[in-house]
Amino acid sequence: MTATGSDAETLRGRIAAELARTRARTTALTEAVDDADLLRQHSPLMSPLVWDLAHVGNQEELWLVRDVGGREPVRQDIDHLYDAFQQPRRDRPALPLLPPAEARVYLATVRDKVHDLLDRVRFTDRPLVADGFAFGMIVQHEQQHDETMLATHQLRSGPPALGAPPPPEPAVRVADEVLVPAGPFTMGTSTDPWALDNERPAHRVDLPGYAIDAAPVTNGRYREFIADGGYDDPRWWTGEGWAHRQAEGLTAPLHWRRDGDGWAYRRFGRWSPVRDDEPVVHVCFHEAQAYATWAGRRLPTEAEWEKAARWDPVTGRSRRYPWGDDDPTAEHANLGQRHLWPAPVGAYPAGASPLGVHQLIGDVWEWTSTTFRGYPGFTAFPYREYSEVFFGDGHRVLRGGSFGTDRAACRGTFRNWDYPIRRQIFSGFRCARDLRPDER
Ligand code: AVJ
Ligand code: FE
Repeated sequence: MTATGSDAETLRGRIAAELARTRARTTALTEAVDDADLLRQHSPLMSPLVWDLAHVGNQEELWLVRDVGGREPVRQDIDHLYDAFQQPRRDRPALPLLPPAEARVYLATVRDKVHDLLDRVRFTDRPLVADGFAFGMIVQHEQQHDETMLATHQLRSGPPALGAPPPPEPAVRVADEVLVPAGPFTMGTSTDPWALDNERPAHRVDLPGYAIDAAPVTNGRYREFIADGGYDDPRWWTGEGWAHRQAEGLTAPLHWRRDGDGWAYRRFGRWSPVRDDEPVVHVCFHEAQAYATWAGRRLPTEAEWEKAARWDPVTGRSRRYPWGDDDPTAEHANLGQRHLWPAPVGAYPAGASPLGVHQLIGDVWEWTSTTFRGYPGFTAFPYREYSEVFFGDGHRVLRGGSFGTDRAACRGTFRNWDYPIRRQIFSGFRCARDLRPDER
């Protein structure tokens, strides 16, 4: 689609607003700590915050200033430092990175050029600029790194640097599970203008009936698994999962510690008793899988998650979100770092799907049993390194976004992925099961 006249002006305005909103978040995350803290590596799994900061500017320069704008490079000399494939995370602190003040000047210089080219760009049919795609991609990229920086904040020690009001309290009682009838639905999208390559194309998937939890698994339920010796019983774990549990000595979610008879967790530098009605967060795929087996259930496939989130049983259509096609608001979902942890189950009745599945979007990323692959007809766009190089058995798909995911980087079709051992991300899960013969 080619945007013309006032359409193009509306699009320019939307892009400028999204760029500004996103940069405000990046600024807040990197001004919350001092320069020494920005340069420090808080975990070998993470980059120093100042790396994420300049990397965001470098990607914006590569795609918008150089490619879309056809302008001269701003700092070609630093490209290699901020190329995630040339520089493994654990080596990044030793690189001659731009110091914080220089990184901030770099980002501002790039952003000035982007505003200049946004004023002139024609949203032609060229796929990179049609519907402002490259701008949307860069907004999503920066928001993804903002969530990564938020995970780095959660890993840092020392006095708290971030604050936010607590999420809303439960407003309704949520059922245990929901039955999803057998039949086809449309998975993925060919029309959402800022959807990334791995969400495309839309395709029909026919599923047998299944049951899926109406809410993510809570801390209370997860504690029962721990109390029942779930971490010490290899029956619940896959061979690979048990080997990992043994090697790492896993006994509870990341950031938990014993607290008298119970448990406490550390959230952004503050310890408090674990609250039972919140979705569990900071578990790896293997822990999620072991819990599900212990509970006599299993993880949903990615397709089961998406059908529960998007399928409208009345029209048969797939929606953008569980509640419909409208963009998320504060009533729908716990997104965008408005809060610093998942909301208790029942806090978002307005965000439920037509079948009554709650909190699919926001709160916690949900592990699925599916390994990350391209959909039938996948084509890498605009670069193989966003998705395609990660396809294969090594990564599991996560869905739905967390409290730290911005709405620009989250929708019913959005796919995240990670290694099954990772839990520094804001990851939780819900369970599913096959239907019994009398339920079919
Ligand atoms: C989609 C979250 C797995 O952070 O590794 C950021 C997103 N890609 N820069 C990641 C991404 C390039 C990616 N995830
Ligand atoms: Fe990146």
